[in-house]
Amino acid sequence: MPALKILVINQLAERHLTAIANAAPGSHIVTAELADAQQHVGDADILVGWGHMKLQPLLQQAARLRWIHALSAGVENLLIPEIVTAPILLTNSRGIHGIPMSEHVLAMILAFTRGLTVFARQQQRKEWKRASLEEIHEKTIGIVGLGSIGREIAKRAKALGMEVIATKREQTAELFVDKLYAPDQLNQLLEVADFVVVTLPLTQETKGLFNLALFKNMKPTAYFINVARGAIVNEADLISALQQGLIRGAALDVFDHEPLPDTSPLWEMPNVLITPHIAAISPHYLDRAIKLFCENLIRFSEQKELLNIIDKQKGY
Ligand code: OXD
Repeated sequence: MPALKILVINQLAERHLTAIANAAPGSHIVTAELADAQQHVGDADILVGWGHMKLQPLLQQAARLRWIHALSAGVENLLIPEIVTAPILLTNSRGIHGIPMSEHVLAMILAFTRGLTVFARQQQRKEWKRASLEEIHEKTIGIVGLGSIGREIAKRAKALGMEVIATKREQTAELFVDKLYAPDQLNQLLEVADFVVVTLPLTQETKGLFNLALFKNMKPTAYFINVARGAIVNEADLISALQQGLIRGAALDVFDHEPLPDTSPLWEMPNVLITPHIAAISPHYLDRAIKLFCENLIRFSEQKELLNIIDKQKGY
């Protein structure tokens, strides 16, 4: 195979460049910012970027491009006609998010049950005031869309004595899940879960899935946690559910519009915990992402089937 040109739209450390060079000896690796990528894309065989990037302007000139790899799990902005209809392989980095994201979800749950959301605000006022607190032991966590992230959440939740239930398309044998529901049984999960955690991909099917009708099916004492994509939730309905007391609180890492506009009522709600789309952040993120890319690069060079191929019709 002739030498490959790999354009990476991200800065990489020396160890990452070395790993890529070892995986595809003789390849020409270029790193660039999105704004400067145009000048390098013309003869690139492989493009490595992020699922939120708007690559459309680059693609007109990318005559040789055969493969786009997303360093993220989400590929929502890459499912554009120029990619969907072209014979370009699209892969993502699913499988590397489980550790940081499950730790983040647990932090969110414990922040509510151990009153950290309340005490952090009191600390700013130097206020010494006790509050009634809860345990998560024997509480039910409902994971909506069990995949590799959900599985890590399930494992940790089980270790803390929780009852774990989940929805999943295929009914697989799961080590840490007590009960698995089909996607069309979501309401059964919502009726019993004390914590509803969304880990679904954003697709045409999941867009706006969580609406007022679903929030009405949750327990009024339950917390809603979204670490997937903001557009899976009808944000106005979530706000209304919180205002009406249909649910007890929400921990949100993702939003319909990011950054969350400062006019959003979510900012002011005492029972809402907001993090700025960072659930997957970890000092090990890029090491894991590049390791996965390198595995795929070897497969690509050997003309083997790639890992994590996105079904462009399904969107994940
Ligand atoms: C991702 C994310 O898609 O962290 O990888 O949101």
